[in-house]
Amino acid sequence: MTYTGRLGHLSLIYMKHKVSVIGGAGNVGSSAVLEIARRDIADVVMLDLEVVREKTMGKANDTSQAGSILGYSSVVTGTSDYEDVKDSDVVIITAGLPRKPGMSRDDLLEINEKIITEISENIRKYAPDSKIIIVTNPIDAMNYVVHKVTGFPNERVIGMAGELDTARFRDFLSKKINVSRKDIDVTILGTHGDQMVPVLEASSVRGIGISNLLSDEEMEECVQKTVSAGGDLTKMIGTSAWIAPGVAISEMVASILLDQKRVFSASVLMTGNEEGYGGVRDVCIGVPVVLGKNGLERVLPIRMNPGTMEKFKASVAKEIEKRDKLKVFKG
Ligand code: TXD
Repeated sequence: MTYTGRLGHLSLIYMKHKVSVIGGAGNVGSSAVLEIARRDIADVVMLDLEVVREKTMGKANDTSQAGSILGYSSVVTGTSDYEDVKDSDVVIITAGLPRKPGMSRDDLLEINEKIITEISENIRKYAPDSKIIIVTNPIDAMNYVVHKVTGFPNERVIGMAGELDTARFRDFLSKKINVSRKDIDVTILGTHGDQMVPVLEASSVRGIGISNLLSDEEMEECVQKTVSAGGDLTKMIGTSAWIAPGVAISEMVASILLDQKRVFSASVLMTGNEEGYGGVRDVCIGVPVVLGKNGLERVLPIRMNPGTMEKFKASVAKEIEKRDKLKVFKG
């Protein structure tokens, strides 16, 4: 959408961005919508199933009304009609089943593949130029489905999970080291799940490697807490988390829409040409990426210790097993 305005004798022309969230009435979707709206960087469409249209519209109105208090002007609408997704710059997919206590992310593979296939077809039809952020679990496998069904170039389909995992790791490290989580930098590789790979040699407090500050046992304790954090929260809440996931999504959207070129751990379709990842190809996996106006701008190389490389390879092998079970892969 183009808007023209006048400021004194200066003519202003700016583009108003549009973001759509599929599964918008759900927990993660509506949390992401609020976080995007309050940044005032885009109008937001919340799309969900026809059977929950009223609920979706109600949640959109609730988010609009919060704007009167927080002072944002993003227009937030609720719908079940894909026509309303047209011209979106970014489409976020949070639709699908979440985990219940005792379930693994992989238990959702078959049912969510069906849902994500149908949604990807609609995005291809109604928003063919959009960038997609896929959030639905099992995230790396669902990312693969979106890639294959839409046929969008690699730059335009990115999975959110690593940003959440890094947030959790930073939180545990900050409590252990007793410094602000703002000053902790980490990278997590691999698949979102038990085989995620927090990279200790790339974790620091303002550039001071964490091995200067914690013993091996303490670092390992933080790693284990990070790996089980999602499952632990699911047990405590009764369904999967949504506050930190919504915030993580909004940071990625901002980096794309504002061309911030910020670095995230995110799931991307590997081509085999990325430097430092041992030629991994045709599988979606978490790696450090730069996000900007083109979506995925670059995968950053990382020099892993031999032990980390081994864990990364095991994580990729696990993800390949999952990919091989997908209908979209088997054909
Ligand atoms: O880091 C990450 N990637 C994750 C992912 C962090 C947290 C949650 N993660 C996964 O996101 C979770 O395992 C689920 O697969 C998704 C969504 O979790 P959420 O907690 O938001 O689930 P809800 O509250 O059940 O919301 C799902 C919504 C709900 O409103 C459904 O009506 C809708 O999805 N839905 C659909 N919308 C549109 N079209 C279709 N086909 C559809 N099917 C369900």
